[in-house]
Amino acid sequence: MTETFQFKLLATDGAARRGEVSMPRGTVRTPAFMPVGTVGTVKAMYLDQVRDLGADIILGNTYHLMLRPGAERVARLGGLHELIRWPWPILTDSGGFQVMSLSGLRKLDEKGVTFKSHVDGALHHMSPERSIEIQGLLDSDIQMQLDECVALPASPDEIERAMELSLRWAERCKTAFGDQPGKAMFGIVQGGDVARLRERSAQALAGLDLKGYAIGGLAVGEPQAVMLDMIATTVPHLPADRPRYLMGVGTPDDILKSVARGIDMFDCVMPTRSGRHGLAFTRRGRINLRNARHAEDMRPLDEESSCPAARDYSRAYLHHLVRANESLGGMLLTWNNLSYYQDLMAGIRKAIEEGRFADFAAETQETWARGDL
Ligand code: PRF
Repeated sequence: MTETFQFKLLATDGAARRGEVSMPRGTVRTPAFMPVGTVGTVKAMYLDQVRDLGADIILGNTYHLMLRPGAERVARLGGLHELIRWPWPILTDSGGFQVMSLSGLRKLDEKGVTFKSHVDGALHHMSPERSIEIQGLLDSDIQMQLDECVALPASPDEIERAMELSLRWAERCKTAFGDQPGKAMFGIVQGGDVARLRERSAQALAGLDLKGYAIGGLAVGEPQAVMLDMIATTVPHLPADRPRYLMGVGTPDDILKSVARGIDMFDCVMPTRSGRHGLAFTRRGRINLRNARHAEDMRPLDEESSCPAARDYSRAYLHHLVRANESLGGMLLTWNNLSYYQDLMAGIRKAIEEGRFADFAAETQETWARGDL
């Protein structure tokens, strides 16, 4: 832990990096997976469990928390960490992406976004400055600039307009954030699937000398190969001494391939959301517990897992819980999935330290491919 926000590179293996992002509330070991705690809860989990699985940081959402319970209210209650009882680092997304995907977006212009709340239908306005103000009221450790993410496919003109707007908003967010040595505001690279726009965005953001850089606008409808290409195009233009965060990604396979291209941080609803929908991630691949073939299968998900949910409960019982819509089903599968993701990240970190990341990735992928579920 440190008084100021710092990134330290501990080892590299090809383009893969092993590092530490330190701030007053704790140190994040990278490559890191950040469980998603959208409304101030990692759904179906106690935060003690999340911590015990090895999470150094979780994610919260400006959009949801500003609508309910409200940013000023969270501040009066002592801030997000105090309210949810998670004293370690929290990263908050700025709201732009969630406005697009969840609300009735009414207007987007230079000033910001106007949208209709999905909670009560009320109209709200969010400027880049207000997004940073809200993230400050939440007392977020890593704040994100307000950006515009366009879903793919989109025309190059539309992608360029949103990317340039996001760059202007990055400058305004940097000014609004000011000088806060213990915290960070990350810029977000946009540019869709157009290489020259990705380069322009990364270079311009690098010129702003921010404490970290995210890559946004990916995993929004394009094939994985395009996403990986855009990551490889972007990373060389970002400063090597700052953390790189790939937003909203992804599957275990996406994570391995993105680490290989120099990404340090990830977040995704996949382990939590798919757990609540009956899907288990395991060393040998994915298991859909809704499937009738598990009805009388007394084997656990993975007898070698570090997680009791994977070791101590039969597939038959998990199948029953999922079919009966019992909350314990979602709780056990979320626990299993977050455990799988955190163990994967620990394996990745160790492999990079030992200079055998490529072998680790190949072996991990072979074990999935072999199936043998
Ligand atoms: N911008 C922001 N949040 C995001 C994204 C983005 O482009 C994505 C895209 N995968 C996920 N979350 N602000």
